[in-house]
Amino acid sequence: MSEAGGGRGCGSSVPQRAPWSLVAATAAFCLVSATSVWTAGAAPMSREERQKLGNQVLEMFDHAYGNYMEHAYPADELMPLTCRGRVRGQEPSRGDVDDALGKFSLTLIDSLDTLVVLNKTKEFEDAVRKVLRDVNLDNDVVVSVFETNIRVLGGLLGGHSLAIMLKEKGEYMQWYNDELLQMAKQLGYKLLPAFNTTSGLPYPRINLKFGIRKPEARTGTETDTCTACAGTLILEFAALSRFTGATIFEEYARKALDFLWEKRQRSSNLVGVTINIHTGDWVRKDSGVGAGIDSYYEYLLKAYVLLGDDSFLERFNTHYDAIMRYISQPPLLLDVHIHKPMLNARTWMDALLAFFPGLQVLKGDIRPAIETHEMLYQVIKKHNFLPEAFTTDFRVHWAQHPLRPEFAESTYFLYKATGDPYYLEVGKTLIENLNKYARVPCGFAAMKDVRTGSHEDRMDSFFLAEMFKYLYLLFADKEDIIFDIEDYIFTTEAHLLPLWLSTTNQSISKKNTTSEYTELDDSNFDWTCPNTQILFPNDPLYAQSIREPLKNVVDKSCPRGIIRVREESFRSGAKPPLRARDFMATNPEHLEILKKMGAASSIDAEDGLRFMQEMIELSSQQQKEQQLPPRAVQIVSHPFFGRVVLTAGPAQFGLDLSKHKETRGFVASSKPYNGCSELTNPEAVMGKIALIQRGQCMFAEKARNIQNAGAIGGIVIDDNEGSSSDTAPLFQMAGDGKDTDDIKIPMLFLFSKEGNIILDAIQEYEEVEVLLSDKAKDRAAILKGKMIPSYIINSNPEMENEEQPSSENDSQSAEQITSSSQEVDLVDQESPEESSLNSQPESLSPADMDNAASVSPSEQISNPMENHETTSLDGECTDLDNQLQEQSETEEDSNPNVSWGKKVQPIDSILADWNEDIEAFEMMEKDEL
Ligand code: DMJ
Repeated sequence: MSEAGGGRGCGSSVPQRAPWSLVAATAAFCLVSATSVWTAGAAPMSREERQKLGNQVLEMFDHAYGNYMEHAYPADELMPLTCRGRVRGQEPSRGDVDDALGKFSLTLIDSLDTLVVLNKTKEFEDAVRKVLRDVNLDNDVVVSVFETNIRVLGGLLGGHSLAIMLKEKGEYMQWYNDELLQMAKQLGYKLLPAFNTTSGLPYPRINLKFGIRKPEARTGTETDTCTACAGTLILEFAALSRFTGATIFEEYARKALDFLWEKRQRSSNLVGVTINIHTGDWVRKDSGVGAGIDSYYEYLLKAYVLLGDDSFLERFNTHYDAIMRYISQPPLLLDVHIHKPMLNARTWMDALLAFFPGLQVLKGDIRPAIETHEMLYQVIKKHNFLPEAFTTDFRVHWAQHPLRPEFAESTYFLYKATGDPYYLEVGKTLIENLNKYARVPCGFAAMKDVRTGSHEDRMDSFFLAEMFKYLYLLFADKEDIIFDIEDYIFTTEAHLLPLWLSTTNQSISKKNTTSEYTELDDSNFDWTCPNTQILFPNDPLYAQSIREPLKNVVDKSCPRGIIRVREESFRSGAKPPLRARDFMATNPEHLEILKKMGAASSIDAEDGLRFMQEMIELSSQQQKEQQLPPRAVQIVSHPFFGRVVLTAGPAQFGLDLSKHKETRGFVASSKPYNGCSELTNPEAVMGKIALIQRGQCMFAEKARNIQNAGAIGGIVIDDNEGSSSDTAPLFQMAGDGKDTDDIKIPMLFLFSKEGNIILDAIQEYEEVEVLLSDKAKDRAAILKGKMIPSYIINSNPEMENEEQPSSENDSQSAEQITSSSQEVDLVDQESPEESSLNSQPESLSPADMDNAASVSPSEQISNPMENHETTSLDGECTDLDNQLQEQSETEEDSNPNVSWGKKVQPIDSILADWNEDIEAFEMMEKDEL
């Protein structure tokens, strides 16, 4: 038990205001005690299996950390696809994301306390020495104040907290003399100039060497910052003050928080997403619990826990009440307008809000936590990962997933609160998905698109700081961790700060700048320990009963627009406002309403504003729906075995990979490389996937030339050196304005960086085989796709296990994969497209010459990466859905190519080829686990 805790348990509520220290400790204590209470619900998981999963997490961490240290350190981050370090300035800029990179070995610092949690004390000691030896905090680089605070300052403080804990234990870190703390202090002073504003809100960026004001700083002109950016400093800054005795840090962080509190919208008690740091005006007046605001709320509650200052809890409770009143629309959490909180501001949710159920556990409000978590889990089950944003009807809105840890965090806290083994199973799924879809030979790669399973050359430091910590702790018993985790609080980056800080250096008196607080009808929880007796009233199946109705919430959901609009007006009989989707320019009444908007009352003006916003959303959605989604190029040959998946742009002509089987084949460069004339090396590309460089002629012309040479597919590689789908919007290749029905082969586009991964692989391994598809395929299915005789597959238990379809991905079973490039294809029946491919296409008249700069406008504007999914096959929502479902069933029925027993390929001819792959596959599995 912590020093602060005084040993009070939480069997009963503490009815009066408890001293902060008691609440801090008991909140943590409650979380633990529940785990031993739960006995029913999901089947319990044995200690053995939990240990196995814990070991798997350790092995995964080693894979991520080991590759970072080997291939990237001292760079800030690992680029896991190209297996090198990401050094700012040496890679094309990714915009704001790069502001986390300060040339200070970010990933190493962010990983420090994870090493101790994962019981890697020796490695921790080495890592600390490296930080002290190598890290420079005085680089001429502009960084985000927020990211530097949570990742670097937090990382150094977390490292220091555990270093002194270890030193006290007497075995490790005996040489340690607060060096990390000194670095943290140095960094703290470097960040302070950011607070030089009249409001006390920090500038969003600072130059580590030159600060803000100097001309060399190249920053300081910004006027806005996000609420989370200004409101997520108090834990680190207060810890720094209390560790060092230098009060200035805590004072500055408090001042910023006080200002935000003052600026809350007084009638709704909500805050906006961005604020002007000079005037304090809200710049973006939408409000949610995800991106831009998230950790502001988190830090109010946790500042109360760590610092014991009542005002933080009162503020948190006031905001929480508003969140539950307006934003929480169970199981959804939807952004609203701060002035009109009954108006939803968006029709989609972002992935960052997945931390909120965890915070609700800390608050003691378990029911909505269970509901939201379950909804998120259903989305994950559909897409393997949580897309960066998804709509209220659970379609993908932004398809990336940078291996964010928030959902694992909430899973851990819910398990601690409920002890329900269901959450262990959830954690197991997260582990499986990471290994199956994100693991690459050189680390773990972010998902570029959860729909295609394609990767991005990115492994953020928070993946090591947070994901592995929460996953490991989920399966660990108390004795698996070398210290008592309950003595610490997690920062938003999962760094550990000791609760005893609450009683140290308290010279910074709380600045009670606000006097009035909203009275809340929240008496069960306000000043008491969340009591598990109340949370789970004599019913061990409580959590399950909350989850049950949500089991099909994603699959059964039907498209819908903005859910809630000024409900109070409807109730009072007022005419509902005109919605963008209903607007008809020919309707005089509509035109009249439009005219009124913005002119008469403030309500009309707001209707006008919302109407415009909806119009913009609607038209961009319509635009997007006309676009094709991105495709995947998966490298399947040794040593990749399907683990590297590249995001590819589709073509508006040729074989549509979303409707047909994948195309698999070895790659060969065409000659001429631009593919703009008849190929001079048809023998090299015959039966293969031709690589062609972009430029000099139309895409369709290239396609015809390689098709005439006998290629079974084509990959156009961008001629613009250094281009990458990380930094440029993906587009679809347009036709040539003529009939392109003669083009039967699939064509995909890769930016230069992704294309180079294939070209480099050819250099190194000569034979490179790829799979062109709409969605990356399961690795076991890829190996099986080459038609190994079933007795070989069956004699390999590893593969047998992986063979079981367990997800949507798996359901695109191996049977559907055929090897168009291999003579071993077991398919007897050809689709019309394939049969026409086998007959020689007629010779084509030369298409119009054009150069790459004059491609169709769609090339510039189409961005399938931001596509909304337009169809869903899993609901019973629309006729279209049903038709598609039927169609896909019919296709399967009429395609009896799937009898694994009935192979037509001579076994001998494939065995030699396959033994090698099978051995390599087995070796890889062994290496990995
Ligand atoms: C982390 O850096 C922190 O958790 C932050 O508060 C927001 N989210 C990222 C990871 O997704």
